[in-house]
Amino acid sequence: MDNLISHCATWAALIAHQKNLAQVHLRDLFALDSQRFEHFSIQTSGLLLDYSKNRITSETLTLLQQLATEAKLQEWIVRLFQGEKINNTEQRAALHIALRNRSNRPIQVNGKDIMPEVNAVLAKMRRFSDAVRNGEWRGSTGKTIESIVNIGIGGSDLGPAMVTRALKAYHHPRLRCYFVSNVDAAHLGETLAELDPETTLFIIASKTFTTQETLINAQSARQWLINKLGNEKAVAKHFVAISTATEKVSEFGIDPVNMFEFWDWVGGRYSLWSAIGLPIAVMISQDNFEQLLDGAHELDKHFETAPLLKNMPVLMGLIDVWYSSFFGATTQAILPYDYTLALFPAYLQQLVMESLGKRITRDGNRVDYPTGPIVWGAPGNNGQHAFYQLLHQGTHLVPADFIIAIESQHNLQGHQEAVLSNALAQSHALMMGRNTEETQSALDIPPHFLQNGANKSLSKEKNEKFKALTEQLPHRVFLGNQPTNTLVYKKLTPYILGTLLALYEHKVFVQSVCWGINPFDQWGVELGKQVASTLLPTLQADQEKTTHRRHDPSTEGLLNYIIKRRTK
Ligand code: G6Q
Repeated sequence: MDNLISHCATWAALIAHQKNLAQVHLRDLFALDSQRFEHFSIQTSGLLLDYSKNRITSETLTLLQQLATEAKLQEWIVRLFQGEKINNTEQRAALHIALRNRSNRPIQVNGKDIMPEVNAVLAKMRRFSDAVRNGEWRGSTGKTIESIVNIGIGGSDLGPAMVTRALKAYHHPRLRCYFVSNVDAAHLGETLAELDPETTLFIIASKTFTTQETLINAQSARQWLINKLGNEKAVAKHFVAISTATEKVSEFGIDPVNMFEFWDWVGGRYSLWSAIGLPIAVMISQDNFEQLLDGAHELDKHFETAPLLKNMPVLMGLIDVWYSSFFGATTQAILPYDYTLALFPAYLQQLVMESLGKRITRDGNRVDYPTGPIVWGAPGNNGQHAFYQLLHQGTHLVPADFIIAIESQHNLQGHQEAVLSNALAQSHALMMGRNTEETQSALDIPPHFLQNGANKSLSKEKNEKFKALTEQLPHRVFLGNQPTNTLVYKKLTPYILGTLLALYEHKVFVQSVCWGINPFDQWGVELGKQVASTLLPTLQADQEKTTHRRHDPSTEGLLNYIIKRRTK
């Protein structure tokens, strides 16, 4: 237990420091330093990070830097980039950085340079995406492809779905892209209803090719195609696979020639840079896909080389550690003021919560401090009319990231000014709040009325109005002091999106190192899968089970209730 980071002197110093800072309001920190924006903002690779609206001082950063040093962050960054097997519970490297290693410097796995294989898959993706886009790749009846359907779930869905959505402005005009992940037949069924089998291409994306949801959806899609086209041979022209499991892809009936490979050193939620990005490349072109890789590589270089306190992902990671472990913040909001990033919060939910939702350290000890937060969010303007109330006046501390595009993908007069003014207004209001005096003055309640109440010198109407406003007063006060980061870029290009995604990936890595946990495994996903596999036969057999309970009484009761009411 002694090697828990929480037992080091810096941790104790941070606890003491938090006690002092907890009493300080962000508006006081700004009052103390008119250069606070200059002191607490940083630019790299087309991104500006303003972290001045955080409950930190330079002493906080010095202490957090010390903590990172105690956790050996710099050594861990080297290990990540050298391809060491830092995913220790699965004995694998975590080499998403190799997938976008545009410098092509050799990176070894088990003594072998993996860059030739990475580049070979990129070249195969180029040939295929070009062929689909220019109409050379045709369906079995000779028609050009118009619809791409990615069937995958988790890491084989969220990343490519988010990027494809975000870069809609770059889509090929003939092509439409669909992402089917849920095994509820409604997802695939609704999608198929919109498709013409002759012009549809299915991409089956599964690292393991054993994922129940994906295989059930893929089988149904395959059957639909064969039924519609009346020909099993059609599969070859309408199905491709992305996987690490060649044999299983063959068993499914997809020719390995039409398979795009990736490797066990690519984690699912870190895989959009690999062949899992194929739907992206088909939709936006391989050149633009490689721009995405270029952007990520640029951010990788920054992460690898910049000193800790001039390093954007390090700063963001340390600030998150500060709130989770020292302020006890349990949640974090992601608020894009860029509508094309609508799926970004859902993607980040997986990246952060699957990577940091752990309580056992790399060396097997149980942590005695809070780790990763619950991540949620929605595009900013929509959120303002929904959950921002809680951010402004609720009881939770909710650190939030504002992500702002200066320019939209569409140019309609008057829109972008509204987006930008709302974004800046919200982070300002969350930081400043509005105290009692300011509220009283905003409501125009005379100070003497507040002190003495109803007053003969005022008319009856005025007295009633001021009385009502005085009753409202506490409800209209805002404490402020809600911390936020603001990230700004000019316009969401593939390159900028690459930098943004790599920024968050590395930020998560920084947090994991500080907390001593492995961000690259996901054992927590296993148990539910196992239990589902024991329930499935009962549902398939459609037998009501009242004797010989194998599950808890609640689960058995629910099972019986459902089986009785199913339409046979
Ligand atoms: C991600 C997880 C998980 C995984 C899915 C799909 O990091 O491992 O979300 O991506 O379970 O797995 P397959 O790609 O193997 O189907």
